[in-house]
Amino acid sequence: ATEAQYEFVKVTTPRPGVGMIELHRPKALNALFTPLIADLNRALKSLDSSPTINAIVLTGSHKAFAAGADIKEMAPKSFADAYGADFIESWSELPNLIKKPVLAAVNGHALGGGAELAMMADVLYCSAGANFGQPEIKLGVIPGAGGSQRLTRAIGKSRAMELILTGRNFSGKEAGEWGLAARVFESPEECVQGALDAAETIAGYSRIAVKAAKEAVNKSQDLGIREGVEYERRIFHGLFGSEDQKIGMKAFAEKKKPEWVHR
Ligand code: CO8
Repeated sequence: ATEAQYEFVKVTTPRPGVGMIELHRPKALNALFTPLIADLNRALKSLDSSPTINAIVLTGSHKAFAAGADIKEMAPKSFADAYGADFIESWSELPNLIKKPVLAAVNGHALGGGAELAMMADVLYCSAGANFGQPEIKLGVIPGAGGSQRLTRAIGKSRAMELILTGRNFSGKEAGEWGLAARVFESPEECVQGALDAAETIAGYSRIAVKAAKEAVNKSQDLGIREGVEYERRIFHGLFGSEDQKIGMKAFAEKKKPEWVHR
């Protein structure tokens, strides 16, 4: 898909093997409304199925990753509207549908659904000044796209409970200290470059090994330790059937750079 096909996201290929999606609804601080989510899902699926892309960076502007679900769009909904149409279900496709690694580079506001979208990514990077929060309680609701579950797993119950009950925001610096962010950068520019660097590194590995690694780590979120370790071992065993296992290990022995078959 080319950029011209999207209205609310920009899709580029800034590095070899790396696709970047920038949320682009500047007038509303990238508030997540239905047409933006439709563009985002379409862009993600298109990059996920592209034979030349191996890793995806998801970012917003320096001012806002996303300031939440669109409050004006949500306000008039009834229970029947929300429940009947499975409101948000289609907005949460990222972790289940996308098999390639997604790295979020979070700058500016990441509030409500914006924070939840960032937490759906496989790796979360942010700048120290990023502004995270789950302010839904102030609107008379609660997080609806995984915030109560993913934030709690990432930073622990007491902290997540405090943040979700008070609606207070927290900084990118805090996100790093608590382990919600894998890395924290001084500036938005460095954050995006850092995410692109990591994505380019990942894109240089065997596509099969990268897919297996993501799948195995994600299983840790659903399975107990014993089933999780067994699951990992089965996938590990399976990789001995891939050409890239032979190529990678032979290249090490010969002190050469591996030339992967699956790239
Ligand atoms: N929805 C709709 N419009 C928004 C939103 C939003 N979430 N956030 C900002 N905007 C709009 C503003 O209305 C304003 O538009 P206009 O110029 O037409 O008045 C424009 O963006 C610029 O915003 P501000 O003038 O308010 O900019 P400030 O720099 O003064 O303030 C803030 C920035 C602090 C981010 C402020 O805009 C704000 O508090 N926004 C709302 C944040 C919020 O409460 N977010 C949570 C929403 S609830 C939610 O996300 C539920 C999750 C459900 C699941 C979602 C799945 C993906």
